[in-house]
Amino acid sequence: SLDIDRVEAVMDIVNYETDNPRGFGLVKNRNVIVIQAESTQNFVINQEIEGQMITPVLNQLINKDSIYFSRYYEQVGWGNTSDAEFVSHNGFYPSTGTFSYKAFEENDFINLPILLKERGYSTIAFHGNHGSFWNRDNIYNAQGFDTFISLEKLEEDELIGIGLSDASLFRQSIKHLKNLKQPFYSFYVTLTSHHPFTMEDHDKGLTIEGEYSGTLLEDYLQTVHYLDQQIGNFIEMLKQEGLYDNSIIVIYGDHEGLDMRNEEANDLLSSFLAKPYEEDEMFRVPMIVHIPNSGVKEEVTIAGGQIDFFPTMANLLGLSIKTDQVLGKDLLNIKEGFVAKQVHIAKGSFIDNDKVFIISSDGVFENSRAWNIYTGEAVDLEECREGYERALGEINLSEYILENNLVSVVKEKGLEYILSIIYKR
Ligand code: GP9
Repeated sequence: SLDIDRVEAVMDIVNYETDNPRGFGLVKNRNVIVIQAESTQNFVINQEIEGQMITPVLNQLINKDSIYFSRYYEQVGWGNTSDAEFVSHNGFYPSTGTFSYKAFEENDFINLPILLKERGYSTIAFHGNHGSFWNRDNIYNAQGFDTFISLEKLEEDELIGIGLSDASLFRQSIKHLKNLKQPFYSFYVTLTSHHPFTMEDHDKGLTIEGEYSGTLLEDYLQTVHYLDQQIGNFIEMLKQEGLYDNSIIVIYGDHEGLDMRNEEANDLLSSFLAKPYEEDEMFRVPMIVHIPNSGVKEEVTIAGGQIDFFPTMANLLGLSIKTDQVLGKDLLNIKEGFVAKQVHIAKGSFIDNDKVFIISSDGVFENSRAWNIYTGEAVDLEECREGYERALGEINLSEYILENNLVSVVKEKGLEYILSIIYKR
């Protein structure tokens, strides 16, 4: 069911068109290498444990030739990792019923890889698990991937946790990249930092001997540190193969690794971060666009989420998509950030530039919690009503479009047109 008043409210907000978008075409025609980093949360960035940086490689990337989105949030639904892919590439919310790659298996899409293909890009995806996991092998073609290199097409020379090690995945991918017609869009879904974060001692690069030694937090940080190291090795391989200078490397976390509802994880993180471990930290993931030799160095602190990936990347790649063709927003060209989430949390919850609003599990607005993101102080719930309506409006509109296979109609005629059809019914 679609509440028209709520959806109408959304429309005013999506129309933020500017004549001269900031960053437009900055990376036009470069190869795009996207690494969707399993379970990588933002708190690990520039964070030490016992005097050792957890993510020295990512920290170094952020410091030079990069745009770092530091208030970026995951928006996955039942499809976890696969929903992170779906939301990022398509700019719509995930299904509220089941995992999106199943719910929208028969749909037609116009998304980032597809628009790049129209530009002459070749497209490829790599994942060190079975192709059937999350229905990827059935849907990747419609998601714009010409080629999908899953575990079946790789040497199983090093398995860690639930699949091929990140080291092996990156290493084996190089020969495929070298054979691709350029420019290419290549998408990596990493795996080694997947729960339960188990690794042999020789793969553990951090020395943790204090209070977190042997805990779930240590296990988590060891796998994230491992991934960070493998990204560093991968970048070296790209340099050796002459694939670095003319590419961009985009890295973002898919979803949380440590669930605040798990008592052990919550206690450990609250102690480690010296503050209560709550939704805003749990849902926050890093997003880095590394642009070699660009001289760009920027931290974007506007609140955004995975739904904004497609329009933000499209702008940087010089693809003109109109602001009302997707629900996501170009984070380099908006003033007010807004992130709604509808699964793993009650629908209507949101995070904006300065506050977090979490609707109570009974769905009653008055029982909800809201706090200032910087001070932690309680926020008057009435100040959240507009954002709550907007969150519901966006999610309902997104679901209506996807359930009725209207993405190409939206692309051609815009979101306003969808509303006009709904009115006529
Ligand atoms: C497996 C991997 C699983 O293919 O994507 O990740 P999950 O969704 O369980 O985090």
